[in-house]
Amino acid sequence: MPKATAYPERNGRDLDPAEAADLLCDNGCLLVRRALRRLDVFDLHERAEAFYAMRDRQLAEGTLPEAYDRYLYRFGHIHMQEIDREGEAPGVVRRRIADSALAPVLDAFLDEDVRFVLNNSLLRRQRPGDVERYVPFHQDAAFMGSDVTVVNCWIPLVPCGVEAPGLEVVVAGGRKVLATGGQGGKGGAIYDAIDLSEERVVRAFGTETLWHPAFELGDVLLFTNFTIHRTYVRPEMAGNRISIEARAVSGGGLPERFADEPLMPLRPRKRADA
Ligand SMILES: O=C(O)CCC(=O)C(=O)O
Ligand SMILES: [Fe+2]
Repeated sequence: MPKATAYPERNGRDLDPAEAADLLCDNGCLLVRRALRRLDVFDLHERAEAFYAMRDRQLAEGTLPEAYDRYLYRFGHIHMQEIDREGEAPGVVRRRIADSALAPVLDAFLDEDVRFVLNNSLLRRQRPGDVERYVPFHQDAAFMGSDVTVVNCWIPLVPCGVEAPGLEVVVAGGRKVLATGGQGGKGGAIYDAIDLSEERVVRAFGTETLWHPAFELGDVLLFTNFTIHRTYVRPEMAGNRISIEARAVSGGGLPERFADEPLMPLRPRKRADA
């Protein structure tokens, strides 16, 4: 068993972007402690709770807009930009990331021109008991593709991994995509087509590569579309978790299928004539 210190983890306050990008590359993940200010995460959480409460009311009353993707809501998702407030600069999550130590790491890892894929930048709510929403082992490459590098900025809005469901990752680099589908992972039906069985993951990588950190407010886990991960949930957990999965790519050399994807630059571009 590697010691806890062997896991790829750094503090946001003394982060070397190039070293952090290397760690992310070599391990498929990097936990940045105190990457965001606690007050800012607290604010994101308040916004999220208010928005979920509004959608829950609509769901109960049967007025959840059809266009608004009941499908997404079934997974516990809302879109990242839905917690923006009128009159403020667009993309509150984007702004918090842009102002943090994460931004230079994303620049270094993705080679500049970092953009969020809006249709895949979501909030997710996990509540113990919502068993069908627990996500089994999978790689995001199964739906994001493997012809592109995607960084998931996974931001829990409450402490999690101990009393509320957290996230478990396989600490391993590389760009290998495992064949998927109906392998009987312990998750619910929603990921059935892309799940990887626990037995297969353990056989291939060993239990010592499995990591489910305890997340504090402000901690952010970066991982790629090749990283194997799942919801970490234990029977004794009683708390809810809302988290953000903000997926970033490099705008340079994107495959053709991204032509119509709404992308939000990490930093607004300065107009040449401004
Ligand atoms: O939050 C979870 O439980 C699963 C998250 C996940 O699969 C992702 O962010 O890609
Ligand atoms: Fe995922």
